[in-house]
Amino acid sequence: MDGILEPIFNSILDGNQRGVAAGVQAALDKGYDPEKVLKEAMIAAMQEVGRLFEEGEYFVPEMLVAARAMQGGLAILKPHLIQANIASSGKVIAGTVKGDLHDIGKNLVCMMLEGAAFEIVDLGSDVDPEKFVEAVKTTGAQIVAMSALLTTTMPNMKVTVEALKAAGVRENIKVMIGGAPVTEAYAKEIGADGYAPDASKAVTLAKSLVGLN
Ligand code: B1M
Repeated sequence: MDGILEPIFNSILDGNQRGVAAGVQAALDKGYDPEKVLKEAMIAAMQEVGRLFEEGEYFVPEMLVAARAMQGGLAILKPHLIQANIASSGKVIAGTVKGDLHDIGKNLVCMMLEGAAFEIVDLGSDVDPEKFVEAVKTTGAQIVAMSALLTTTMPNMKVTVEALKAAGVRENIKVMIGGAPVTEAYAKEIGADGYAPDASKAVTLAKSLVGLN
C-alpha cells in the first residue's frame, strides 16, 4: 500500500474519523480513483478489523469506532461514486435483515445503486420482514435488496421471502441478497432472484433484474 492509502487504512484501524476524512480528501485531491480508495484502503481496513476481532485483539468497541471512522470517509467518497444519470433505472427497497446491525455494506450497495440511477428506499438495519412487506405494498419498487453479515441472521432472509409470499406480493418483486456469509447457493435455496458478492456486482445484478442489461 502506498503513502496515500496507508494513512486511510491505519486511521480506520485506529477509529480516527478525522484522519480517515483527511486521508480520503487527500487521495481524491491527488486524483486517486474513488473505487481504488474504497477497495484497497477502506474495505481492506474493515477486513483487517474483522481479523483482529477474530484473534481477540479487538473487541466490539474497537469494531464500532472503526465502523464510524469508515462511515466518515464514505460520506466524502459518496459524491465521487455517484455519477449523474438522467432516467431512473427503477426503485429498490434496501435493508439489513432483522437482528443484524451491520449497515456499511448495505449503505455501499445503496450508494452504488444510486450512482446507477436507482431510487432507494432505505429501511436501515434490523428490519422486520413485515416492514419489507409493507414497503413492497406501498412504494411501487421493483426490487427488494437484503443484506446480512451474521450467519445467525442470514435465515431472516428466508423468513422475509416467506413473508413476501404469505402477503401475496412475492410475484410483484425481485429479491436480491448479499453480505459476507451469503452465497449464490443460499440465494437459490431460499428462492431469491439473485446474489451479488460486492456492491458493483450488485449494480449489474439489479440492472439485469429490471431488464436493463
Ligand atoms: Co460485526 N461481525 N458483530 N460489527 N463486524 C463481523 C460481520 C464478523 C465477521 C467479525 C469476525 O468475527 N471476523 C462477525 C460475524 C461472524 C459470523 O456470523 N460468521 C461479527 C460479529 C460476531 C459481531 C457481533 C455478534 C459481535 C458481538 O457482539 N460479540 C455483533 C453483532 C451485532 C448485530 O448485528 N446484532 C457485531 C457488531 C458489530 C458492530 C456494530 C460493532 C460493527 C458494525 C457497525 C455498522 O455496520 N454500522 C461491526 C463490524 C464493523 C464488523 C466487521 C469488522 C466489518 C463489517 C463491514 O462493515 N465490512 C466484520 C468483519 C468483516 O466483515 N470482515 C464484522 C465492510 C463492508 C464494506 O463489507 O458488509 O461485507 P460487507 O459488504 C460488502 C459485501 O458483503 C457486499 O457488498 C459490500 C461491499 O462490497 N454486500 C452486498 C453487503 N450487502 C450486500 C447486499 C447485496 C449485495 C452485496 O445485495 C442486496
